[in-house]
Amino acid sequence: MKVAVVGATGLVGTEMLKVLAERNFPVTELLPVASARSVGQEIEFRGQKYKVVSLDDAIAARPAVAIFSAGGAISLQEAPRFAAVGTVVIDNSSAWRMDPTKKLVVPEINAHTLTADDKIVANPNCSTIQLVVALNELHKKYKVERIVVSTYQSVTGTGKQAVDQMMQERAGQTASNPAYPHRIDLNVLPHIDVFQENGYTKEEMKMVLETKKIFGDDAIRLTATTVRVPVMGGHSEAVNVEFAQEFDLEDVRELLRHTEGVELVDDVQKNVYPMPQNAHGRDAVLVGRLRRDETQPKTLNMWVVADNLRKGAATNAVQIAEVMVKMGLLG
Ligand code: 2RA
Repeated sequence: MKVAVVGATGLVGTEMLKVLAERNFPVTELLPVASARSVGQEIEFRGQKYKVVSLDDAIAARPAVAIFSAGGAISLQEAPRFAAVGTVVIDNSSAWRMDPTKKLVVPEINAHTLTADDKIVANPNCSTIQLVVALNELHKKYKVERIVVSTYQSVTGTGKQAVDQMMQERAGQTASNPAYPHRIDLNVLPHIDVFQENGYTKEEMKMVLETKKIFGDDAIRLTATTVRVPVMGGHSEAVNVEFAQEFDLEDVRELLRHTEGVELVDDVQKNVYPMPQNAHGRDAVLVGRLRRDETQPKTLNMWVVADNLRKGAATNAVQIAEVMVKMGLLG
């Protein structure tokens, strides 16, 4: 199958290539796409060298699927051009997520909604994916009513420039090309993406809106504080979730042990709990620190950690492509 990866030289694009190779996706020809200045640059995929091509050349090649991680503006402009030649686009930007005509897919939750009409499929935001994967079976059994979530998001979520800034600061240097006006290292920044009129950031509103859409439940109330932390390896989230039904904590543990994509990591007597260093390079959503919220009934506290570049972006996108192949919608 001819596969284009748009944004192939970025942090997420590079991870997409890694995941495609690791999961042995049926790539017969790879079309790595990046900005004009990268055209001709060589990248390696499954031991073979490929030259980066332009968007126009990739569209002309009519790939079966194009997996995008190139920012919203490029997705808005270029995804329809790929779709027009019959390519299925799986887009990691926020461009199409809230479009009512586009599906927002986490395969473990709503892959069954995909049809042959879906030519542009949206990959949710990383901080949303790990949250809904962790809550999926609990929502089915106890019905989520309200979520209060604080995130501790890896600097890799911003991109290479921010990682470089953090490492330069850590080396005692002044960042040569800072991604943030404030120091990243030895600091936390309650500011991810741009501030909206209501005082929340776009990142926080993504969690609110995307969670409702993925669960198909507009009644879910969510409030978020998303924070950038000088950490590699993954995003962490402190989740307080109120259900419609009362629950038994042991039943919750059992449900999580049987939730697709989740790994229960919870034995505080042995200092066992999810941490980014244990999520890094893996696709599991790690869940721990389970405890009842003792201030009100039907409410659970949990700690959720996942590699934001993998299940939070690249792996989820490749899993969408895999499920579309299985459903006969791709290939
Ligand atoms: C972030 N979730 O972490 C956003 C986009 N990757 O910055």
